[in-house]
Amino acid sequence: MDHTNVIIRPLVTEKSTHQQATRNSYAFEVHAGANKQQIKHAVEKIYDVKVTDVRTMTRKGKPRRAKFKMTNAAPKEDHMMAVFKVRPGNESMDVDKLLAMPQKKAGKFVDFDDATFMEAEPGASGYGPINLTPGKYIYACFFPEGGKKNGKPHFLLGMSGSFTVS
Ligand SMILES: [Cu+2]
Repeated sequence: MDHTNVIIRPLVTEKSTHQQATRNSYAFEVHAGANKQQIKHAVEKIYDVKVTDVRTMTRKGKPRRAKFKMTNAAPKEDHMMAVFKVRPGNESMDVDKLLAMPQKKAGKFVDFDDATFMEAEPGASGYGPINLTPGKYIYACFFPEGGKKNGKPHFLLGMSGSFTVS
């Protein structure tokens, strides 16, 4: 690994600024594959300093905030789409089977608490913000066919699917 690829950028946080002032310690975001020797070498080369100690830690990535847009292109039917995450370990479960379960049971396998819902009348768009962390997500329309109370939810008519965030 070339030393110019090891260091990604200096990290400026309240903690790193404090440590810089009090302990002569500097923080950098580094390439995930770099070892301490490479980091030491790279910092010495780039900043022309002598490095006495390297400590590394893995920072957990912030969830990415995303916004879904659902456009209803149907001539007359409303849609209500939900997007929710599959709980880790249940990724191989069949989406149709999960959707057919009573909500309480399905809640063991998917996370409804963090779900987002989008509603749109024909020709309109609905928006749903969601925190995306790596994993599998299911989307499904819960609107009943014909808008009738006892109408089949659209997901039973094929309005569902899944995607994976990596
Ligand atoms: Cu629908």
